[in-house]
Amino acid sequence: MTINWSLGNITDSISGLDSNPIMLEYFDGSTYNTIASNLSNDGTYSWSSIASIDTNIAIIRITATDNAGNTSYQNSDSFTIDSTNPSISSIETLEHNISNGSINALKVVFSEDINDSSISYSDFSIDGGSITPTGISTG
Ligand SMILES: [Ca+2]
Repeated sequence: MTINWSLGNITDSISGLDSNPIMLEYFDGSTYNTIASNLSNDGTYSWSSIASIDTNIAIIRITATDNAGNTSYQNSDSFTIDSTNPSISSIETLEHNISNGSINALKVVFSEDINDSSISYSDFSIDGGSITPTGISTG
């Protein structure tokens, strides 16, 4: 995740900005935690190790320090960080063929909404691979 800011909006006409004036923090739903500090005011930071948290009210805070030690900050809009993988809630057999005993479909329900394009029928097998599904429908 890249954090961008408008570097031209961070100025101090009296004492001037500290040489590395930027501190970035994230709000985890209860407290602010440091992402990085003593950054140059170059307008971008690559947050490579995003916090492993689940919250709908994550916020990025940017704080600038001037040469007199004064600080000022701005908060981003809130956003969601979802670090929990979906799990399978249930698997149900469907379309039983009474005449020959076959099962023509499985219904797999996940614990939360998933990105449908992140799965395909080849991700599934039956009896350890002896039967491979041939199609998938989502909904
Ligand atoms: Ca999740």
